Amino acid sequence: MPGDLPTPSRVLLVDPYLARDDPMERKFVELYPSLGVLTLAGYLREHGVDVRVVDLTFARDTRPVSKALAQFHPHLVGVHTKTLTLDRALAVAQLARASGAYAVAGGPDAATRPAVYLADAFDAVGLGEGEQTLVELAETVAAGRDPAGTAGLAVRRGDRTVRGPVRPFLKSLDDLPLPAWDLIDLERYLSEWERATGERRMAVLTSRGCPFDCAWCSKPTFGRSYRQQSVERVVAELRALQQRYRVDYVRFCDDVFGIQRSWLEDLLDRMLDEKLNLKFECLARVELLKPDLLARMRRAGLERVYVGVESGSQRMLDTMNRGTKLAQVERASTALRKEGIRQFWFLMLGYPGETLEDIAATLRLFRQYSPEEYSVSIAVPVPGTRFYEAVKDRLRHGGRSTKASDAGRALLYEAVYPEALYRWTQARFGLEASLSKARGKIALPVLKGIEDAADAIDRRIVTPILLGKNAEPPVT
Ligand code: B12
Ligand code: SF4
Repeated sequence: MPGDLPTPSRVLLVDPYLARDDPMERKFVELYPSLGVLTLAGYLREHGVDVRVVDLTFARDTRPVSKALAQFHPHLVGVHTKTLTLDRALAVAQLARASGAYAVAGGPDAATRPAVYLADAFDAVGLGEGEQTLVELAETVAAGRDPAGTAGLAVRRGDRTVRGPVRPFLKSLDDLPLPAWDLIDLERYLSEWERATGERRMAVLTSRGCPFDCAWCSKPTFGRSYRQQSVERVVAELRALQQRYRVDYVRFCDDVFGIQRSWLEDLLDRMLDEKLNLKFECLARVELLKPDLLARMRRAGLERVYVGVESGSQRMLDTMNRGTKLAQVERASTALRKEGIRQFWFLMLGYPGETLEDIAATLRLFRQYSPEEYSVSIAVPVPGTRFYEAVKDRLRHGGRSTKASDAGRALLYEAVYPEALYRWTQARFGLEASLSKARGKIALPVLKGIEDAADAIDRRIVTPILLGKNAEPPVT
């Protein structure tokens, strides 16, 4: 366990995400600061490190990084990484090293493919939970020692990646300080939200990790581990957000919120007892969304739930190792509607083994339950997942979207059907969503007529054209 630092160390943390470069973000208006970066900053500060944060979310380019490097002269620059921000992360590392700082990457993408980050930009990559590793690295770098061999860190030696021992997870998440909200322009996020929705929204995390094992899910940082903060600690964070920043809407960002029912019930009771009056949303698995629980969650302020429905075919759910049943989807969706809680469905097309009949089943499910919001993406094989391993010999575009705007819209491996078929199907979901919104405004027989016509055009004309000579596709 790292102790207080003998040498005053200056660390600059950078989130290279730039919202204006991400059309997905503009579409869904979901801007939250990285909780990873804010928690790392809080932890470093608590351990005596002089820490600053550059959050590029609202910036035009990387100039704020250059400015901070010139003014703050950090020993160490730590860059948070996601796949979409690879190029900018590398550019930030080059700026850092040119200023004489040691550059370390961490976060989901760098942890998945450290060699890419170490190739010519970064000095090191943090491989898992970053708090203790960064404190130790800050101390080592400021003292001018060689960080090779630090637990949880990979460095490059010649053309080899040398990994230190595995860093054990923090024993208790309650030991983490509150995120260092004061080190970024949090008011900018809150006022953007206020303008868009009338609510001052902020993200909160109550757990780390997920014990489930969906075959396409990338969990480079926490794997299948799972730790939950105490209700007490969560309430303290909610109260601080409310009192310091007038936050009135919280997005719980846990991979799966409220896995332990007794914990969740305690939290709901405390939120009501303390009269927090917060509205909230969360991401959950369908089997956890039991009708009686949803009624309690609604009373405590639940407004919207993100549900990973993924497919309307039980065979596909099993192939994805999703661990859910269609009957659970149906029960959860009905209960959410009854309670007046908005549902946002995540759906996926193009997972290996999916047939036209499976796609049709997904569309039927969508039509039947008409979620208020949805996202239907073409399956992305993320390195490090079983899905990726299964298709890595038939990747297209190197397995990466060529443009940020293609994320979830490009077919990144040679699937059974052509990309155009999946894109056409995405458009069909768009039509379904519009028809569903028109319910109540247009007579039902007219709506039914449009649905039938769309089905017929799809089956008789568009799909055969898109499939070309594979008009009778193999059932895999
Ligand atoms: C909440 C969340 C969001 C929120 C908030 C995003 C944000 N600003 O961070 C919203 C909904 C806005 C969002 C959007 C997106 N997200 Co998101 N999101 C998550 C989620 C569920 C939790 C993130 C989180 O808070 N984790 C908890 C913190 C504590 O963990 P952490 O960030 O990994 O940080 C720890 C370590 O990684 C490490 N670490 C992190 N940074 C650094 C830096 C250094 C130097 C070191 C040493 C260590 C280190 O230490 C930290 C503390 O231990 C994750 C899944 C997950 N479980 O992580 C996906 C996830 C991060 N998101 C993902 C993606 C793809 C996106 C989008 C690109 C989606 C899109 N638009 O298409 C956008 C990007 C937006 C953005 N601002 O970056 C992917 C990233 C995959 C990848 N390899 O890039 C993930 C992993 C989900 C997945 N499995 O696919 N997301
Ligand atoms: S998709 Fe969700 S439930 Fe499945 S393993 Fe990933 S985080 Fe867990």
